[in-house]
Amino acid sequence: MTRPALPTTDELRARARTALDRIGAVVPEGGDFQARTPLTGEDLFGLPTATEADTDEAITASRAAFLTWRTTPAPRRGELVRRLGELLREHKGDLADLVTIEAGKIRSEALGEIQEMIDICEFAVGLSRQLYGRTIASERPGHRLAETWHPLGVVGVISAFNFPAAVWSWNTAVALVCGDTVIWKPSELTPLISLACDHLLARAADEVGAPRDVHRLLLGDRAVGEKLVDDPRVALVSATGSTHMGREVGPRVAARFGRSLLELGGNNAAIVAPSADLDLAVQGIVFAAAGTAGQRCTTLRRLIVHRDIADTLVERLTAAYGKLPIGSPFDETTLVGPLISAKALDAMRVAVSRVQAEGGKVLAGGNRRLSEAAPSAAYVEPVLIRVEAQTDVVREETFAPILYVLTYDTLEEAIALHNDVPQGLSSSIFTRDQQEAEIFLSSAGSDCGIANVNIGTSGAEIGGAFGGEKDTGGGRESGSDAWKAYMRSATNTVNYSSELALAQGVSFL
Ligand code: UN1
Repeated sequence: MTRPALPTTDELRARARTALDRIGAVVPEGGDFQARTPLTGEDLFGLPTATEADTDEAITASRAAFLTWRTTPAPRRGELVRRLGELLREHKGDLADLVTIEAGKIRSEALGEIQEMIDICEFAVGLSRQLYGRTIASERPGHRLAETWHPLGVVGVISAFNFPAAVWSWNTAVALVCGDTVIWKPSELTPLISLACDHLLARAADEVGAPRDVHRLLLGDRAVGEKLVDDPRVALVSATGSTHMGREVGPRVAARFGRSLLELGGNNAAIVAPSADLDLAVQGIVFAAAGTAGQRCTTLRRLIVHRDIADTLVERLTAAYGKLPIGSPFDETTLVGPLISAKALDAMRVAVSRVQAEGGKVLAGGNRRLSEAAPSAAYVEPVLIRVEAQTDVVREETFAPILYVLTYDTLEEAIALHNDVPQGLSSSIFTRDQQEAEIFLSSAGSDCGIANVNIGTSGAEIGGAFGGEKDTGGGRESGSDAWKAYMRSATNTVNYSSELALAQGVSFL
């Protein structure tokens, strides 16, 4: 089937300009930092970057704003986030355009990313009236024992290209209602959507009368991130990206007794049991493995299939992979857009060759597409590979659409294989056997932060906490009580009697 042509870089530049203009964001042009698009792999605009002095000034301003913001009542702080949510709704289409242009997401997923931002704003507004502390029964007469939650300080947000706006909003919406101020260092690959988000938040701040410096954006490279990591005025560093990055950030922040919240790599698996509804499983697997061109931290990377159904399932997946429409993410029929860069394609090829050298069999996909139309872009068919064992390469996260298929005989063996990777983000089981599902969700089952039944590993909704264990970094963001990471608690003992009673029965004087 012939697919519609890719847009040209000029067309994409114009479309990005229109979106930014409608949003009202001013793009400070003329630096040597290039905004680029993976749709053609070419540059869009040059932008200036933050210097060390800019970063220092941003931290000073953010700290000053914090001193006001922390005493603003939380429900009033919620008004800022409510307004941000309204502006995101109003500009949803243009924001999604920027996500597509810079991150290569298909329209439906780009719109989904903006929806996820609106959802977290609504969640955070509700939270602004629910920052609950507990009252604890005191052992002493005439005493009240309570826990209170206070704003923490300046939060440094370091985000990745693949959710260039939603992950920022998870952190920012929650941090703001918690009374913190935010400095954002986005991925170097997605500066335009960051400028748009920063502009909308600044506008919301003006409209509700919040200090402008509750949020600062710093476009720049590693040096900006390093300053946020090392500066003791930054109370919390929330970093999303590779495990490699987290291994540097975590210890450096800890060395100054700062807090970090890490959301790192995943190597997510699904177990497909003999009783699984295969129609449902095929749909769930293909979205989780090939959606977002395999570039979600929750992407399905390993399939652990019961031997009795492996051939049938593999046949159905091979057929589905063969039909995946790959091309311009602006084309409504496309399901797989480009990889973020040629480097990502190289990493994918290296992983596939390593697995093949170990005896892995490619069942579908793996060919580069559109290399003539867009030589600098990286369009590729998602690849399905049958492997005999979980070797080192299978245990690594390759940020590309590769799905390794393994087989199992007993559930115990499947769970052991499932957990035998360094990462622990997301997981799922497809089964109609309730006992199997419950075992998978139990303490002896999946060791991940997210464990699902009859749904793939990706596409978590706002409300639940998001994050994972082991090399994934241990952080929890967005939903549930993840807000506590953005606040500090204080335990208060109040004596309203006239006696000085000491705890543990101690007597003195
Ligand atoms: C990420 O890939 O960094 O659960 C976040 C999901 C999305 C978020 C992914 N809601 O796939």
